[in-house]
Amino acid sequence: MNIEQNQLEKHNDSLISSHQRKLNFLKEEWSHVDLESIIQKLVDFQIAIPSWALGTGGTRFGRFAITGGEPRTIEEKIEDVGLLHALNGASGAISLHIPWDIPQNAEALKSLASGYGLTFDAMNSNTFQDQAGSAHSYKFGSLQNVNKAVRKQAIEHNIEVIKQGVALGSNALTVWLADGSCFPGQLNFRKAFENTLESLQEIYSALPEDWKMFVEYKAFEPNFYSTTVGDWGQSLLYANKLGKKAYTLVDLGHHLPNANIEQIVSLLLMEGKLGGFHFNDSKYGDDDLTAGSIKPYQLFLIFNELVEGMDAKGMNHAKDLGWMIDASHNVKDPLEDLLQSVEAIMIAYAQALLVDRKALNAAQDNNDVAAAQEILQNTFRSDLRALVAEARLRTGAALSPISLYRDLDCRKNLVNTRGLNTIATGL
Ligand SMILES: [Mn+2]
Repeated sequence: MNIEQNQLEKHNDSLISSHQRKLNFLKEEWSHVDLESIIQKLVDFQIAIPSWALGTGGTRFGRFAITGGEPRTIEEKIEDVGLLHALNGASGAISLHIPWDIPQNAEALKSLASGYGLTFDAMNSNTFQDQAGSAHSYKFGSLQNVNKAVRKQAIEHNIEVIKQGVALGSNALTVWLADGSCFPGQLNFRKAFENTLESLQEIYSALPEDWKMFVEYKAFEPNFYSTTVGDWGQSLLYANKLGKKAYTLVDLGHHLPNANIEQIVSLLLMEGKLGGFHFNDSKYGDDDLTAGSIKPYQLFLIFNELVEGMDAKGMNHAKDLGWMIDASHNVKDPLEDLLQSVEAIMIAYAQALLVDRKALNAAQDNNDVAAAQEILQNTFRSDLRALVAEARLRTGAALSPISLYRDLDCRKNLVNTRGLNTIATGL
């Protein structure tokens, strides 16, 4: 569904005086800081929405399609991301997953997307499921498989995904492998690594000059004894051996419990090998919960390292890394959930932008541990929602995206157009 300009204006008019009051308070509190440049960075920052997060998610125990009106086609998925982007002005890209979404007419999709102000973010291949009609099974892995014919099938699939991405104007391929083993002795680790590397090299050689390859790691699941790209060290090994177009991708849910993700981020940036990010949150494992819903302080600390590390390298925050949500939900309206994730990410980014770097560096150089903590928590504990809302206002979006989504009965509207029992392709 489309949101009309007058609906947006009416919504913003009703909230503007309260918004101005909060913004003026922040301007006074942070008068020593160039808030204008921070608001501009927030305006520029866009987070891609994955095509598989637009329907109700599931677990291996079941899937409850509670919302209705789920997008039935790739066109309807683009329409939903367009709706999010109209509401928050910060979801200006969609990340497609092949073969859950197979573009039939790239030109038509491109023009549909650009009508909503959207571009195509990283393309995602899938060799963790068998597809109907495939000659070979990935039961024992894809790029690592002991059988060369299976590896070849997986390589060709990835090359096909690159071709589809080129047609859509994407410029990155994300490779996430479920490859690994479930039991000791099942796999020769070194051979599995070498097979995977050789396969990735073939895919890498099919990348266009201006493309990036993101090698995503994950500690465990669906394999429970070993994973062939199991942590950032292994991903970095592959990325370094592959070449300058290959990078590590950090998915927040893909670590062993209590991993220090902010330190990983800092060191990958130092090496120039951090390529992209998948945002979600977790309590126990790869829970794919709403970003910032469980550990907002960790999200802030990660952004603190991202901003510090990108600035140290003179990187463009908005363009030099791939930013994407990777989550899947069972109990929320997926569109409301995505609005919440984007909001949490923007708040953490705003907080990181406001950290007093000079004072923090001085505290670190003086081993003033208490002062360092005070500096970080000063911004983390500041309510910066009005700054993020101001950025939204300047992009022409809504001051309160979820309120407007609810006031306009967006879900009911989608159910009316698409029906109650639609199911989006995906997990
Ligand atoms: Mn991911």
